[in-house]
Amino acid sequence: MSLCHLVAIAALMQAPTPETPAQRDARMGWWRDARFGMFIHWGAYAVAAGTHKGERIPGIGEWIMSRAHVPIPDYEEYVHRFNPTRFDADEWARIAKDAGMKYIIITSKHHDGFAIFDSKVSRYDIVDAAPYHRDALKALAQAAHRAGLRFGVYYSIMDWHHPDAQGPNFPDYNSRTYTNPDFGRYVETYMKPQLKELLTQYPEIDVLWFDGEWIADWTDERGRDLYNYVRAIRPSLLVNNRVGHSRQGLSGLNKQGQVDLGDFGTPEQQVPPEGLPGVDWETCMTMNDTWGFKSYDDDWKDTRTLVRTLIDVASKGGNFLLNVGPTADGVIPAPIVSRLHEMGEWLKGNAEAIYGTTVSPYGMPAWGRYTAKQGRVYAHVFDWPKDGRLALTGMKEKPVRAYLVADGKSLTVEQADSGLVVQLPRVPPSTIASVVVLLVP
Ligand code: FHN
Repeated sequence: MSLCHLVAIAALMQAPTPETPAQRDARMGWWRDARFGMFIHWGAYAVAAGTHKGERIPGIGEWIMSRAHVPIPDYEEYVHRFNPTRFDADEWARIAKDAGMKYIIITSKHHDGFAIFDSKVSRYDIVDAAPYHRDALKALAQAAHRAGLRFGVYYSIMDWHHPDAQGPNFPDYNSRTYTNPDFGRYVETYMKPQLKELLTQYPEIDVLWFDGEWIADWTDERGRDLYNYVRAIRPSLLVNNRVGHSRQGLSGLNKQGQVDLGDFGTPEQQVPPEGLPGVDWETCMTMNDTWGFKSYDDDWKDTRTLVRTLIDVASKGGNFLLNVGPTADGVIPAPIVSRLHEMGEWLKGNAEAIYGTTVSPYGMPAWGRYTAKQGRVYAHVFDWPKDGRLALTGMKEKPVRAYLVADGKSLTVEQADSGLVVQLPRVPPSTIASVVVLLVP
């Protein structure tokens, strides 16, 4: 029997038990209800904070090793200086919770190869290679659970530090054509064992969020094997589609607009133009122009834009994974904290119109967005009509009752020639988005 046959049989033996649609729905349930999560990009690149050897390096901060062509020994100096003495896991969980986020996904290992958990597979981690000597990932996993949040980890398949992966390709770590004849050894003796550590020693992990899968050495076969491997260890796990090789760039889906391998698609820095029926997906997005901390990136999106993006995502049936890039000493920057707090304020008043909702039944009205759940449609009004008459675009049957979430007072709905119209008060309750509840038969 050939080696290929043996690998195929081993993969089949590891495959998780096939699921019925109902079992899959049950596994995806908490995630579909959650709608809003925190993404955290945090590692040694935060020490550089966008500047290498006195020069500001353009582009996203966590890519500084590649963008500035930093040799491995020089980059290790950043690791040796990564000492987040102000890191307070409970405070980070509190900030996420206060924002109305339901889960946290943090980079366990980004493309630079440095792990922020205590790995026995490698000494290139926060406990052995950095002066901090403590397992930050474990602290955050436990704090997230104390706060009632779900928890997951990002893991980069690409590794610029490992000799069997992209390490030897310095200075062009991110070449799409480079292959390493020993890549299989990296997968079997490094990546899989690290993932096994994560899945066996961190019981809080519910999501594995892969990335860096575009390298020439990664294939769908390897992806299928890896998907089966991690789900065999933890059957309840959710895995993003970057475990496979078919993502079409930042659209986060394959050529057919589907997830393919994995459990959900991953549009990046963009929201799909319309709802994607039957597809689970999650838009990840930065609040400024970088994922990892850059000391001089102040290009912050405002709170209104962020809340409206969350609504847009929910109205199209997706989740919103909003990124924060903490500093090297362990602090989430103030402009992030204030925006997240304001998002949380809006969400406190309008929770029912976001959590547990599904895709809009009536597409996208010109004045805002719809979300829906059993017996209810929520009209999120961005542009409050000057004459107070809101056209319920797309709605055919008169709602049993209409009222603003803000005060619960009934509103009049009439059948005009142009369609159903709800009469609103003169002043909108929110300048971000005011929500009208429509009870439907
Ligand atoms: O290269 C990464 C990038 O640094 C960041 O982690 C984002 C988040 O989705 N993903 C990659 C590019 O697709």
